[in-house]
Amino acid sequence: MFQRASTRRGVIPRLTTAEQKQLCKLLGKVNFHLLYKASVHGFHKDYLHAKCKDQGSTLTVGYNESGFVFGGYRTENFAVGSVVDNKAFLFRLNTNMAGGEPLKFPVRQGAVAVCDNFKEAPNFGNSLLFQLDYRKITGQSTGSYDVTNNVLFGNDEDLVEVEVYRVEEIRDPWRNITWTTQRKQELLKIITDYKPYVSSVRKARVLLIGPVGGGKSSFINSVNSIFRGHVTHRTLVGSGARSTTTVYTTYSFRGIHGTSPPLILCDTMGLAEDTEAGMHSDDIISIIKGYVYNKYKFNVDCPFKVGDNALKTIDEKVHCVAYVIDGSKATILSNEMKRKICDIRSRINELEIPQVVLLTKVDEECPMVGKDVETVYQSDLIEKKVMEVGEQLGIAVSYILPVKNYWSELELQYATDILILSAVVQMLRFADDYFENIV
Ligand SMILES: Nc1nc2c(ncn2[C@@H]2O[C@H](COP(=O)(O)OP(=O)(O)OP(=O)(O)O)[C@@H](O)[C@H]2O)c(=O)[nH]1
Ligand SMILES: [Mg+2]
Repeated sequence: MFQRASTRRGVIPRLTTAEQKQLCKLLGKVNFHLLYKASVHGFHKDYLHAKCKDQGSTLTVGYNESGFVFGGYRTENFAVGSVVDNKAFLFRLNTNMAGGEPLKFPVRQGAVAVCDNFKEAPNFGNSLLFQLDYRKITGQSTGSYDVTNNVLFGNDEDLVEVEVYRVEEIRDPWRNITWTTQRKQELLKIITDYKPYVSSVRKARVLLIGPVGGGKSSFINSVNSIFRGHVTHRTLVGSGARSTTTVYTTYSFRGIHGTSPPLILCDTMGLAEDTEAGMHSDDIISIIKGYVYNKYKFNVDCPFKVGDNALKTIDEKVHCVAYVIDGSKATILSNEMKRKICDIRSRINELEIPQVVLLTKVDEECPMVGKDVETVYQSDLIEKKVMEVGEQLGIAVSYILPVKNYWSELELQYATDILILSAVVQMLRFADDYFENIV
């Protein structure tokens, strides 16, 4: 699989898709993540080193006045000093100027592959030296690579741009999922054909809870969008420190053909470390037991007061709880939030309600996934977050479902749909486990 190069901060890579394809011929199945671009971050080795520190395998790409695209690959971190790196190589791509196939010039085995010093960097074994301050490149015939300046960069020493990319190997997925439009249709059918195991229950009721801004309301919008066939905004979303959602609302959905999938998603106010800014934990239990009515306005000072007619049917109770957690945060949950959710979780465990985690904003956490949702299960970053949240909440990895919500898009995208619908299918299955246990 081949992806367009990505960058987290929106700097546009100069390397074209066709040039990346050429590089994949030299490097195998990899992704490129732009770390440094001289024209944006500054033509100075210190800026380059600051951006490229501790990144593992990288590709330095030079562009000169004549239109040559060339550079060097290294597997060792950027550092000042001489490094032997037997996997390093120089390359020159096929461009209008250079023509021919992409060329690869491996380092002589055992020779110094990179020797960045305080003046010239990157320096590929003296065969290719970038003098960023002067926007020049040079190369010595006595260097560690068998190549001439003419072949490598057409003897044109004037640099117009330098970029450094982190090179990420594309690994086998850690969870298998089929990414086809047909699969999306199958998932939609599984959901619309679903019948709760208990006949008195018309629709499976799933409660969404979690920290402020985790993406609860956006998930509901996303599910609604998929059923409607276009992006919709039924619920209000926001990004403040206080919860945007302040009213308990239950959502049923309408399919394109007027059918109503047997699913209700319940939106709640976010949880906050500071009790005054978020929903009361007791309210969650009251909702699960079916006491809280639709459109109830949360009161942070005082939990919902259960009335006298507190006997509720299974149909009115919650059948699955989803913790909606922002996967893009450096530390997923603060100690305070972790304690809070773990307390809630043990109270829900007592009610024997199945619980899953929706790990949202995977597009923000991993640039590769931001470019292409289909890589979500190939992303080390997302796998790490799944493990982290699993450990923090004591939830098995199979109950943690990464999703990307619709938040800025105008059109539906089938891979995003598949991820969201797969999460819904899992919720329905977990709800059925609950029904089986209570009859
Ligand atoms: N990049 C990205 N942003 C998202 C995603 N989901 C939600 N957001 C953004 O995150 C912010 C919070 O989303 P909401 O859906 O309002 O979150 P919430 O959990 O309902 O928040 P409260 O109601 O305030 O507790 C909004 O700015 C959304 O646009 C996602 O999957 N990816
Ligand atoms: Mg909300």
